[in-house]
Amino acid sequence: MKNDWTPVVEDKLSFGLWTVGWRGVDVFGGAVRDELDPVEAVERLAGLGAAAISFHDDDLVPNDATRDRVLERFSTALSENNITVDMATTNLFSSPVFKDGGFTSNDREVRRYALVKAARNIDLGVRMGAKTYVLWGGREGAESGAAKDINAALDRMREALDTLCAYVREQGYDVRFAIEPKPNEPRGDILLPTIGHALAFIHELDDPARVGLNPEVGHEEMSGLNYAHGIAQAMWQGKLFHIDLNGQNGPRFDQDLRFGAGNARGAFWTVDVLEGLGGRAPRYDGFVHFDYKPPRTEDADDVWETARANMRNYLILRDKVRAFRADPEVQQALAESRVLDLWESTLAPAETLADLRAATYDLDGLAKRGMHFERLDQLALEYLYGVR
Ligand SMILES: [Mn+2]
Repeated sequence: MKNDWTPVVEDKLSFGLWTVGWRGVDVFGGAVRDELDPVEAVERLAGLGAAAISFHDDDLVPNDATRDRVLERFSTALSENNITVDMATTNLFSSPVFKDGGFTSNDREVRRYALVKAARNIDLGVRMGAKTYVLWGGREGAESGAAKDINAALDRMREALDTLCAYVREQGYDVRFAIEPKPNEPRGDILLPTIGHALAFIHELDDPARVGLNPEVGHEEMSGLNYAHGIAQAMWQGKLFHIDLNGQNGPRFDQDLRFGAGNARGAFWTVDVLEGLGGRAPRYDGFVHFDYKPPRTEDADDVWETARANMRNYLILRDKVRAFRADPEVQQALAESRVLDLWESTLAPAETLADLRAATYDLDGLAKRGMHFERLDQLALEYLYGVR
């Protein structure tokens, strides 16, 4: 195992401009850090070994009056630092007009404006090279039952996706959309709250092939769900278009800790799934994108330490899961736990259900046969604890 976890461009690690640029504003307090120049973000991330950056329209261009100048400086910084843009997204949550959402606001004028704002930033994202366009509908939701007709909200969300998919097809853009589920915060309840809800919704669209997911660790864990299982299903359905890695400590507010902090055990299995379970499943080959917030206790220099730590934790865990999967004792334990047998079809090629019904089963013997999962899990845990 190598002991230098410094990333290289081929690791395809990426950060949102709003992550390292977060000034620490929360519900109970104002900014604790100065504004970060997007050009400095590009330079610092490149210096740390990141490959890409992503942005919301308003992170990059907060003021239309200086739009051209800002974009010119940013584009120059990208090319000078060999940083690409993997993803772009629209801020449909900060402005007071979006207090009841963007695409699913009860106010029709707001919905129309939200589509305009999204289309304008899709143009910019594509111009900057983004191949993925993320849709996080943090304000699409409600605090109370009668306030939102969910059936109608789903109709409007579908209309928005169908309209934007048609737009990118017309423009000939090489871009796909990725829905980012979240159960709550800032709204009391948010539309498309989990990976499962979003996967089901995509199949109601005109162009389902163009729409996938951008699942975030913390958002699934806020619902008490298993993130590794969630992204495994998204990959199984060919829908893991992009990913937001961070850390979370169980069901509570969205913590956006650095990746590997919070549920460290969940992070191990997350990387294992992304790495394709040691070769038995497809690997995730997209950008590994960190969507975290440096805690507001940290100063401007600490921000870059936390950025580095996200990448370092990912690379450490990648080495650990690879070592775990390559360990002969683990492979033997997997076989003895019959994990590999699950890949074998339940019925043989020519068999029918009638054949199965005609067979006899040693139920006492099957009932007594242990699965030995604890021994297998202990091996994984010892890799995580650093003693193997
Ligand atoms: Mn989050």
